[in-house]
Amino acid sequence: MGFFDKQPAEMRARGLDPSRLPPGQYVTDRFPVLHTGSVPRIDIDEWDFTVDGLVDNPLRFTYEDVLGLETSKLVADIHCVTKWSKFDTEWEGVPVTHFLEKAGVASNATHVVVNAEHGFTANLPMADFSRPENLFAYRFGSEQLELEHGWPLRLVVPHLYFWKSVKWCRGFTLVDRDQPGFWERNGYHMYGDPFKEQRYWGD
Ligand SMILES: Nc1nc2c(c(=O)[nH]1)N[C@H]1C(S)=C(S)[C@@H](COP(=O)(O)O)O[C@H]1N2
Ligand SMILES: [Mo]
Repeated sequence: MGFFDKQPAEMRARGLDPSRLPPGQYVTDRFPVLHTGSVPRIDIDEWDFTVDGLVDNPLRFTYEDVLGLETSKLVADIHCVTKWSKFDTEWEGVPVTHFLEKAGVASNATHVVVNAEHGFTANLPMADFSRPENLFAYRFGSEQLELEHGWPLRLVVPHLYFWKSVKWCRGFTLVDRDQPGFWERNGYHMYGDPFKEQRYWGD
């Protein structure tokens, strides 16, 4: 029996429901750090977060503004395309829907491009981006989110592979067609459902 075949038995032994683990994944208690390029330097006084594209009201927030917005919490399993899954991660931040309500979504907006430091981007359909549980998070567990995990603001969209959960976000742009982001141009799937194992182009 191979490593991945043993995962359900190990989960049952730990009292975890094996159906929570997508195919080809294993459970880790660690929190690996993964990204392209270097961890950005953040000057929080210069930092801003902008909402634009197909919205009624383009918006700009400072970090202080963000801390004053509505918050919510999310407990979720996360699944990285490199095959680790981590269960019951705890996030706190601003619901994606809160930004969308403030900005007003134009009727022709079908997708979003999430924008981050160093020009990193990721694409998502609006239906996935606007799910009520999704957050732009700035806290993890009971602590401020660590810089290497995406502080000041990190998207958390737990039902898709974790590369869609963009670290070091600087805003998002609503658009009327799907256009690949950074990893999607480099071989990753346009959608990325872990339970369908949509890891790479053609999956
Ligand atoms: N800005 C940015 N966000 C990113 C990435 C990146 O390269 N740059 N990589 C993604 C990938 S591939 C993964 S698996 C997760 C890893 O998040 P973690 O380092 O907090 O575990 O971040 C995602 N968000
Ligand atoms: Mo990843």
